[in-house]
Amino acid sequence: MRNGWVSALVLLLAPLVADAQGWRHLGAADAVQRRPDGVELRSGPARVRVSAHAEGVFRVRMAPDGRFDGTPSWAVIQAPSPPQVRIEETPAAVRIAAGDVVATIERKPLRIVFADAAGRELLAGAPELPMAWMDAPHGPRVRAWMRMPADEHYYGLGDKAGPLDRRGRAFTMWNTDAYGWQGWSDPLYKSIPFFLALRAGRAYGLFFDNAHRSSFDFGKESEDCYAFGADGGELDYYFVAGPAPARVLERYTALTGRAPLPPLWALGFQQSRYSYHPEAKVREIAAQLRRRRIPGDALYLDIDYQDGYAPFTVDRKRFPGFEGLIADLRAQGLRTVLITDLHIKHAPGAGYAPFDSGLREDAFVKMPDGSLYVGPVWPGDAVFPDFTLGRVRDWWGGLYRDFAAMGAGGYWNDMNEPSVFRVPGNTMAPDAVHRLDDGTTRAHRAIHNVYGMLNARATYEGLLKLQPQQRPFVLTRAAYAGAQRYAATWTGDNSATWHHLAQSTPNLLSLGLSGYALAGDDVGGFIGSPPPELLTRWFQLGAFNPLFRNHAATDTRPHEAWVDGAEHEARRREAIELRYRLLPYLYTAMEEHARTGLPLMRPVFLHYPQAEAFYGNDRDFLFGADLFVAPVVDERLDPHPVTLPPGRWYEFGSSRRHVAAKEPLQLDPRPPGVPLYARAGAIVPLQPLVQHTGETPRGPLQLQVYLPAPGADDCRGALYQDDGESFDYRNGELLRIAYRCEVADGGVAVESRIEQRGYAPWWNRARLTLYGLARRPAQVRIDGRPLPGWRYDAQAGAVEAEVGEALRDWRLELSY
Ligand code: NBV
Repeated sequence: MRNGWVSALVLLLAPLVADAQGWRHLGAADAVQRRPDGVELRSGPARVRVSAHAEGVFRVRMAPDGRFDGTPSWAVIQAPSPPQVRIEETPAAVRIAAGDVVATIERKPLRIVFADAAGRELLAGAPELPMAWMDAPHGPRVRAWMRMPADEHYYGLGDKAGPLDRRGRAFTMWNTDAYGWQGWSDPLYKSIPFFLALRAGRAYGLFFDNAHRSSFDFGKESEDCYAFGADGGELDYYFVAGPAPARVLERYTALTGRAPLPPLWALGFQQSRYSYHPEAKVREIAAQLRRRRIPGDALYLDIDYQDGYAPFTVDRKRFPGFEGLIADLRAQGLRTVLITDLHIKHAPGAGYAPFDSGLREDAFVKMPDGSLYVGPVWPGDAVFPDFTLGRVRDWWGGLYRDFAAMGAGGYWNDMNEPSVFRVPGNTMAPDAVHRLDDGTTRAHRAIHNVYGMLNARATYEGLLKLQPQQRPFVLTRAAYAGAQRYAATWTGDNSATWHHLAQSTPNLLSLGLSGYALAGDDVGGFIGSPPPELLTRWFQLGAFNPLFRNHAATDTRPHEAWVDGAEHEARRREAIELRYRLLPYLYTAMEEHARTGLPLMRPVFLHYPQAEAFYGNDRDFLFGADLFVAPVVDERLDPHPVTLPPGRWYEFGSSRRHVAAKEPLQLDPRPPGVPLYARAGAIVPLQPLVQHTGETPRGPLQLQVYLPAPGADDCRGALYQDDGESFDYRNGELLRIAYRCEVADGGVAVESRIEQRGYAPWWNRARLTLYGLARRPAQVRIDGRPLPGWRYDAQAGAVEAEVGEALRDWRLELSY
């Protein structure tokens, strides 16, 4: 417990003291040694290293016994590239300045304070008791305490349950099969020990890189400090400077990697169920989608397609024509995504190839006595690949050979926390032994939280080898920081309740803020049967999630779009259609994500950090930079209040414009669709409707131009396109266009500038709709010449104009 008495004692007895709980607090720094990138300090038996890692990023490590652990990070892929470091020493402190960040290390007690170049304090160790360790049976536990300003807010940690702002709560990181999780459940499936702190518009990030069971406490234990720590390993954290929240994310994703550009089809609508079988049922679902003209790009096969639930087998009674099914679905524009869980059936002498080859390759995790670790899961007794070994990941990747040859579209790695049935803790034995490539071993407890990510990595890298021309699609349930490099993810077994619908957005926003943008939840809720209106609202929200997948558990009523009659079907179809029409915008945003780490779903404060009204808004979000979604996620019949982000916003697809005000807009109760707004100044690219992403859109590219106020300089849009499935974009086979507009009293100009033209898209013409024109323009010109065929719709306050040869630089001018 932190109290004044202990603090006073620490000061008296420094350098080291144990408190009543057994924490041995770091005392004074006894010695300082300079290093090229920072300093190393000794304090009693412990050593602390503070080093500049990259521009705006510092790393702090504390080894209680003075020995820094050699385990390479599973998360960090950025090699140290510090800016120039300046070190100054005074009797009281050591100061390290690197780029825009200054780390001051006070000597007594050893405490680190990060500030910006102007001296503004950002992150400070708690006064007197900033770092400690505690002896424990499996090596020391470590913990750090930081000052917690009363007005600081905390976001991230992956998809934790409850509100987006983590302040006032405590969390555990221990990947857990959390079937039926609720708003108070913790831990969940993933461990992403990164958070973003935001205070009066300024942000920093903190990444605690430790794969043991760890914990974060944002003010449950104390009102003035937050704390984080782990049951083993080093205290090893990164301070990530902003001050813009977007900059923090950019730096954090440079550190732990960004998601590669997904195949375009993965952004389409995906239909799943536990489980569609037999074959005829799968064909029927595909036929329904197409007959009812519900766009869709993927169908999932859950565990029942397998023979006795043994991964990488097919139940030939249920699926006699498995290969033909995959091919037929593909011909209809539907990819088949196959579940491939990591628990390999323990089947000695049964001719089950994954077990036999794994045994031959010595690929499975063992117990300390050298016996195989065996635990029951779906196939009965199962063994588990030792994914910490590169050669085992290679072997695992090779298991996909047959499915890849059959043309399966993607793979689903479920149960990879790992989930084990009927054992204490529902996971692998904590003392099971994992081997590392450097010849050392780790107990399961030390790497538990990275195990699922290494499963996804093995799948992703294996597919890259099998199909080097194809962007892999992998879906993982468990993850650690950095897993975004390998797989998309979802929030696990949610429930068909309004509460879970409302929880979806904070979860996905939080994943995005944790570097994990390609994520979704089970639309409709996995557990239970959603009433029709709930299911419709879920489709409407899911259409704005990066991953849009409808999924349900075995014993629930059907969840497909058509199951509740024509009216609901129409509203659900409309939501899916809007998603497909927005694909050019969506794909452009995904490419931005792959390049900068900015997620697709963004809390408003990511772009408007000063807008404190949004610090606690768990319902609304930005979809890319320019669209604002204010979904209906409750059952109430009251008016639907919408607080707009700063500036002016248009109702999507119209000239009705609102200025953000203190008072929310009160929309009619129960708007039938999703309240959606576009930023004044946005240029949004859309496409004609298709039934799947493989279908070539017929008609021109559409550009919606939401005109800003005269003189505004933030009117812009972008378009990124490529073939949507290969890596040719890495060789420049891509199209990148920047759009701009200017509004002056005498007229309006819209400009297209091709930045890169290495890919020929499906369109040549562009149809523009300019919203927000109160008067009919006198003329419309393209590159100085009169443009034929434009029209002004007085009622809509909009001009429609078509540019015939639009795949080039052009300038359209409206004048009065
Ligand atoms: O493979 C079956 C399910 C799957 O549908 C679900 O999405 C996963 O989260 N899986 C869990 C295993 C068992 C769930 C009861």
